[in-house]
Amino acid sequence: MTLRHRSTFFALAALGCLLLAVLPLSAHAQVVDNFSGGLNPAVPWRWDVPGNTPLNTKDPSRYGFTASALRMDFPPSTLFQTVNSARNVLNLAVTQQPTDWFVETSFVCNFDSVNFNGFPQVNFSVFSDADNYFNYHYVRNAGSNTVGMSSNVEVAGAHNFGGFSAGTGSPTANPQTMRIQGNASGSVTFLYDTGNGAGLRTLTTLTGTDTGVRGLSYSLFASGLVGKRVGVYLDFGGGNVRNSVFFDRFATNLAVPIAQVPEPGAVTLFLGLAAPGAALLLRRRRAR
Ligand SMILES: [Ca+2]
Repeated sequence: MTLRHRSTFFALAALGCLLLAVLPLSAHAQVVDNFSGGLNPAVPWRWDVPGNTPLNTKDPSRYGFTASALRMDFPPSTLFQTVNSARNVLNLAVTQQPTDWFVETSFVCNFDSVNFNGFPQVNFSVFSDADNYFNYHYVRNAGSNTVGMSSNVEVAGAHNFGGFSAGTGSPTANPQTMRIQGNASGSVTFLYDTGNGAGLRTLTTLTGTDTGVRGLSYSLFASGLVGKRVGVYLDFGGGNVRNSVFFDRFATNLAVPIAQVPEPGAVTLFLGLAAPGAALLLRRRRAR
């Protein structure tokens, strides 16, 4: 091996090592869990909710898994006002917020018509604690056999309608998708797909100019998501519902603390760069 070849090899190897060392720490990891028979062990899921009783909301008697979904059963519990008795609030701690960010989840919740009490909700939640949160949710409306996408917000334990909703028809076994996304302007858009073939559509966009309850909802996002949690949970909404909900996807590009998990892409890139140099070195050694 000539001096020039040695220099090239060591430069490539050093670059590969540098990429291996730096990429897993600096990249915004996209978190995806398809709940295939269990929680994805690479996703740092947690169950605690500050201010709730109990703090650890995990209740194994009310959730389980199919081969392709996380099953949650409606508990007789809620985060409403000071009744902070939620169970199975599956969530992630946000440590970094990209300029263009999103969170998305998909599930099947076929609300039956056994009774029309209350407003049972599948909540897609952003929260600081049990008394400060915003919920984008799929809800069955009290007094009628209709469902829709809606919202609520709680600040210091004071509960409010979140300022926007949309009826989507009768209970259905179609998969529902809910998505929240933000961009450089600071606006936050709420989208949904009812699985009827119409695809993902926008329900509304909150901005810094919103006032009233919409402004209240926006305040949870205006202060940034770092230090907050994102997650899903079921709230019985004062009803007597016995349904199960089947989540088959949760995804976000909000950074969560998974730096200890190597990213396959970084390893591949390292090997791709180092391999030609290593092969060259081996050939040179054999030729001696
Ligand atoms: Ca509360």
